[in-house]
Amino acid sequence: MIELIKKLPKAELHLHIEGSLEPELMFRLAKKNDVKIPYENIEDVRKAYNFTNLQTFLDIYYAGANVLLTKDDFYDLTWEYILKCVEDNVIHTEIFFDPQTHTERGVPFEAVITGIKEALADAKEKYGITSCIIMCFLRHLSQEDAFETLEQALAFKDDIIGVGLDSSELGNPPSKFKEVFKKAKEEGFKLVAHAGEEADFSYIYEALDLLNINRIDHGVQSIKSPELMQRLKDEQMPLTVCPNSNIELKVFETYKEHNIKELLDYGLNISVNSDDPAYFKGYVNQNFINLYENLPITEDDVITLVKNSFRSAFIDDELKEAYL
Ligand code: ES4
Ligand code: ZN
Repeated sequence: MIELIKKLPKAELHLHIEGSLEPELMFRLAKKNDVKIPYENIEDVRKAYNFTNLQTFLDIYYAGANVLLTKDDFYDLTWEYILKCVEDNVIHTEIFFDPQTHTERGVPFEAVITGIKEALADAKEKYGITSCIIMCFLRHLSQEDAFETLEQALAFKDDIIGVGLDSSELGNPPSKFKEVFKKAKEEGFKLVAHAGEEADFSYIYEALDLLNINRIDHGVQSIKSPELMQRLKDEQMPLTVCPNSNIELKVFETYKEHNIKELLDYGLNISVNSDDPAYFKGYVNQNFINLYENLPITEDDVITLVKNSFRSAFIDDELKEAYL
């Protein structure tokens, strides 16, 4: 099984590039840019990565992102992730970035997107890895802030395939961003949103009915509503599930309690993704291996999960055919 997991060509649809910042690069950039980080050494960092919920993670994740200042920093960050893709045989990846985390600190939008984009162009050239970029709005900030970010993104429209919604879910429902998602759709962006990660399934209904999203990020709380499960199945709405993340953030107490097998067996369009792999103990292959070691996941399940990720990717039909 582990051989199969490693050798299958995979796609990743839910990866925050800031969440792929490994402690080693964090230290190197902190030193180079003269940015203070609250750790003495790598061991200190690993100790701090002990989360009790989404917010305790986000506080540490945003502090880590402070070391990213220049276009080259974003290039290096993205390139290191690409090397992990090579290792894990990820041949297509759709990368989230959080522009507001950086523009708030005075880093130009252009430096962020250009650094990411140039690394992805080199990934295509050197390894044949295809990719797209999805810009996420931080939901703890206002819709007005999101509108400003969308405005800035329009200059880079050709480089950004879609918009998403991430950060602190509880108390920041999709309805808060109804108008900005409408505008993004009119501008031709694909739409995704984190929904039903920590918050209940009503957030998934809102994301579907008010934001008109094309994919749900996480969505594991849908299991609490039989009616929603039926709808997600009928529509074959993609759910980008991130098992390690859910365990590290205590959405499920233990791996054995994760519901991915139930969601898959019900017939939902589920894929496996790494979310913030530098913080959640592993990249895509490690997520699959953990599933296999803790749940009754079969080889056919692994193949279905991998096929679902290509099926749900924002790529044209020709490339999709080639990958499937
Ligand atoms: C995130 Cl796991 C998760 N949930 C919501 N927002 C995020 N941003 C980065 N990782
Ligand atoms: Zn996420």
